[in-house]
Amino acid sequence: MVEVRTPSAAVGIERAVRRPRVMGVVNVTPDSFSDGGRFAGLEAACGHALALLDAGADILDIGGESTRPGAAPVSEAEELDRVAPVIEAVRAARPDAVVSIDTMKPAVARAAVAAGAAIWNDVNGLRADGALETAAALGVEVVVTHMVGEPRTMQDDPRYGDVVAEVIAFLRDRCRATEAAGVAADSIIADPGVGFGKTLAHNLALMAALGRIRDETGKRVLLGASRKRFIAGVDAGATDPGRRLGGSLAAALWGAQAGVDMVRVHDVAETAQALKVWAAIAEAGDD
Ligand code: HH2
Repeated sequence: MVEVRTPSAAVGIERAVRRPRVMGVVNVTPDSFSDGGRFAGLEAACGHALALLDAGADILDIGGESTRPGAAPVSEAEELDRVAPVIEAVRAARPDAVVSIDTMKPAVARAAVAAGAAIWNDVNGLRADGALETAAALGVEVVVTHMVGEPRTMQDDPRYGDVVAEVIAFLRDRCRATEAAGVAADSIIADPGVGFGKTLAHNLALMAALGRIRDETGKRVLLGASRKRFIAGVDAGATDPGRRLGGSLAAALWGAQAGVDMVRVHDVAETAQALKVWAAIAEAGDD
């Protein structure tokens, strides 16, 4: 969360409101679901990353392997070739930029941190061999996400008895294991994993329970809902991910109201503006 100070016209003083940090997505991939191939080369990816910082991103989430449903895995070498030069170039251009590496592979996380990343975002919840030990050794913030199975199969008929309770139990378990491996408790961020092995009803139930997820895991929460398929489940016209801005903003504002720490988004300028307006309204009503 970031403290926002906006002048309050009503009382002539500044008040502080906490808004989520905006994590801008940089997919250095040919096949990501919403922007696959657009930023695949070094120059395009770096230019996109710098533009996201200028648009108001607090963090850049750089990834070299698509996790869209049905995506094929990428080799470690290929993934490293994609992301490491981008991280180095971004950090050379903007030494203060906060970079997150979006990877399921410990070796990629290690190389990314050596190149300047400060957060390991693992949609696999640090379940790969050596992941917990690597996270502890790196000493960076980690995002632990709930996912059923792996990207290739996760949308094959996902079922839960009580999706919210099961996702919370999974996150608590992974957070405990992460702490037991030596990661500082306050360096762990929990993510319910919207779209990772969930139907429309599961996704909506989890987003409705963000406050409960935060309270029952005892962790800060990341919400990654931007341009995802659930939006087309609610608005049948939004089959093209590029036409899901309204739904993405609604989810980000919902997350802000629920007190999430971070929103992972593609449309950074629009989200940053929406959150500024949200914070200004929240601040005006806060006596
Ligand atoms: N979603 C995606 C990728 N990484 N990380 C976290 N922590 N939470 C998420 O919800 C999340 C994530 C999928 O989005 P995108 O990166 O745009 O697509 P792709 O995986 O196809 O590259």
